[in-house]
Amino acid sequence: MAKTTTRSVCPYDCPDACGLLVTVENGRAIAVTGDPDHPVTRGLLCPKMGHYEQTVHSPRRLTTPLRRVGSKGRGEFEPISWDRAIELICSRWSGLIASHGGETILPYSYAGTMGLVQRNAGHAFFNRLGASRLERTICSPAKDAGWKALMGDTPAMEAAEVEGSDLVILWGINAAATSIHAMRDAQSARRRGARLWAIDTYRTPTCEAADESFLVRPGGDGALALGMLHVIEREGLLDREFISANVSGFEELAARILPDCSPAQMSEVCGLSADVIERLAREYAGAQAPFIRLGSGLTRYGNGAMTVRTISSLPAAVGAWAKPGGGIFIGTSTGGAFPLQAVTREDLMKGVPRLVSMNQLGAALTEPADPPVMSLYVYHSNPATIAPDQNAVIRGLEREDLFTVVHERFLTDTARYADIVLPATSSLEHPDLYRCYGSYHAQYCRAAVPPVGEARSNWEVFCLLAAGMGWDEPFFRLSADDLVELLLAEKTPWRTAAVTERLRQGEPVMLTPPTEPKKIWLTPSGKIEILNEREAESLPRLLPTHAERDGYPLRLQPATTPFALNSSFYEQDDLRSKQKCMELLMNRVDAAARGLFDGQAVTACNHLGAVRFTLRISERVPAGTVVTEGVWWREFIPGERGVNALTSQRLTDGGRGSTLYDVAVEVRGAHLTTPSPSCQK
Ligand SMILES: Nc1nc2c(c(=O)[nH]1)N[C@H]1C(S)=C(S)[C@@H](COP(=O)(O)OP(=O)(O)OC[C@H]3O[C@@H](n4cnc5c(=O)[nH]c(N)nc54)[C@H](O)[C@@H]3O)O[C@H]1N2
Ligand SMILES: Nc1nc2c(c(=O)[nH]1)N[C@H]1C(S)=C(S)[C@@H](COP(=O)(O)OP(=O)(O)OC[C@H]3O[C@@H](n4cnc5c(=O)[nH]c(N)nc54)[C@H](O)[C@@H]3O)O[C@H]1N2
Ligand code: SF4
Ligand SMILES: [Mo]
Repeated sequence: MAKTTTRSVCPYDCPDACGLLVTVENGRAIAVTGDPDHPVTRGLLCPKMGHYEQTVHSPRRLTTPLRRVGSKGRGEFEPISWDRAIELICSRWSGLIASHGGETILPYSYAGTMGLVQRNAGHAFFNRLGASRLERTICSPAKDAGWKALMGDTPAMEAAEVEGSDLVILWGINAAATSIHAMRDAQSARRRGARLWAIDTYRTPTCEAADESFLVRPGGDGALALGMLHVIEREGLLDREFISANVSGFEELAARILPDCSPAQMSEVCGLSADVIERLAREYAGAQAPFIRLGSGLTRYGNGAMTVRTISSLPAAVGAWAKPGGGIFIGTSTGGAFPLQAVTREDLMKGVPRLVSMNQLGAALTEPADPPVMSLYVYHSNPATIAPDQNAVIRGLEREDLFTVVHERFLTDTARYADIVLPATSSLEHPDLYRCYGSYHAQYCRAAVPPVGEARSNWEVFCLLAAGMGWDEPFFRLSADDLVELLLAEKTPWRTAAVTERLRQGEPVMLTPPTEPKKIWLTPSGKIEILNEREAESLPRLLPTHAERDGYPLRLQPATTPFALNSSFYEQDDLRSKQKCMELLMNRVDAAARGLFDGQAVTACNHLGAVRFTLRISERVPAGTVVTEGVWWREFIPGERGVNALTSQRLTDGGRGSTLYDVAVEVRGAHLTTPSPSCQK
């Protein structure tokens, strides 16, 4: 059969939503490349997606529904038919609802696929069922909360403006791994003469590519930004004209907060010397059009929202917003472009069921509640691996009386605890409409290959479940393509009729935000609100992290790797071998103080758990900080637990986000499997 090439879109949780060209032969994808005509991708894919066909046609794919035959967690199953699986789920749910009410069922989903239909496919079903609602806040809601406190609903600037900047700061973002097109654009600005700085907690590949990098203590960026604002104010480096026309509350900040934020004082908190803070402030204020690209790493702390708010005050103080290329970019929000409620159907909800934080799944499954969670339905997420406080999550998943259903492409650590496993399609096997959060483009794509085995898409499964529950709404008989059409049919100011038509044809298009970025400030006062009395904290100020109070000597960074995306891509052997094994990077000084050597098996522990790593002594990591990259599947790690056995269910100061980077530990030579007495506080 002849080879064909089809357009598709990368479905993963990444700011770029790349355009793909998929070569198909005999119903199988045989090659995947970047679409040269896509406005952001421009032919460049990251290493993860270079062989996406190996994920799609992996021998590890689940191909039939399964029923558990062994004990929970062992991964022993027998194949069953789809009809039988749906019957078992619906009869169990009907019984549970009769005895406990709908809230006894908890859906758990996140970002395995970012397509608008498949990502949100369960909402209508669970709204109609009356299930508990999941608060989907694991990623970076503190970023939005911090931005909103200062900027209200002001839309993001265009990320591509970076090309016009003369000082580019990649702040708390490992762009070389997580946002390769932002990295490409920053480097092209650099080639034209811009300076490139990276601010991180350890020397990432992004730091290596920068002119200069600055390593802060985890959670210390608010202090750095306050120290810079102190210097900018003290030395009169402010843009007073911009401030008087566009900013409210700078005077209050200067009078009430900045006097106590001298570089010497802030140095104690952020770990950079006072001299460096002074220099950063002067050079930032002296740049023509400084551009900050803010990542999510620094938001996952007890002070994360405040950190974002404080850093975002910098461009207001120096008037960077007024210059082409200047400003701060935290990610785009294109929520208004498509009427998502046509898919999520909040109108089907009766009453307002309780909200359960996805960051506190462990507590939801193990602590008393009325009603208790008696059934968990997981789709396109892997909470046994990626959710904080893994020991609590697994204690919950081990409950014999918890009826767990997992819809997955692979037998993940979560699926191993399921009573019923359902096989899911990959993005090449179902249609969807994609928008992104690093730019303003969108694209619709059809299925490129038929489903692998008996796999079904998220939307198809919810239609089967609706039929199994005996519901007769025509909505649950629509196809995923019909839902895409519902999203496209309604007009919004973001797209003209011509753009909508190009979307229907599968072309990547640019959406147009109704408010032109950088022109007006969508806050109640119409100004950038450095003073915001509606917030619990009316001004940016120093807030502590959680972990600094935990009493362990080392700060742990559970960071990202270029070769996986959260717990996705571990199925590709080549990508996994590039990561070698689950390593813990430690500075020579900390290793010597503990008598540890390179390559040794070590255990990191705190009050929540103990995790085995292979120690890697590395000058990339400053003393006091240890780093592990990737979120590994259990079958590839030396111990029973992954890094999230060390992260906590505590939330951020704003947005109720996860605090996955706000962790303190002690590290010892390995032999521990439970926290040792020396690890207790
Ligand atoms: N290759 C790859 N790409 C990915 C992902 C992946 O896992 N791998 N994940 C995807 C997802 S879901 C997301 S949300 C994005 C996240 O992408 P990013 O926004 O880049 O966020 P992270 O990689 O979590 O963290 C960025 C950097 O912040 C640093 N950091 C941590 N704490 C602090 C701090 O207190 N201060 C400073 N200055 N830096 C700090 C970390 O060391 C890390 O290098 O990437 C997406 N893309
Ligand atoms: N230690 C540590 N923990 C982290 C992070 C970290 O950097 N370090 N990052 C955090 C962040 S930022 C995030 S966003 C979360 C992400 O957490 P998750 O959203 O759970 O992301 P993944 O680990 O990629 O798991 C997604 C799963 O969805 C499955 N999947 C893909 N497509 C489909 C589909 O169409 N249908 C179905 N049913 N399944 C599908 C994949 O096989 C995969 O197992 O993790 C968080 N946890
Ligand atoms: S993960 Fe991101 S950079 Fe890689 S192909 Fe997908 S959208 Fe592009
Ligand atoms: Mo994320």
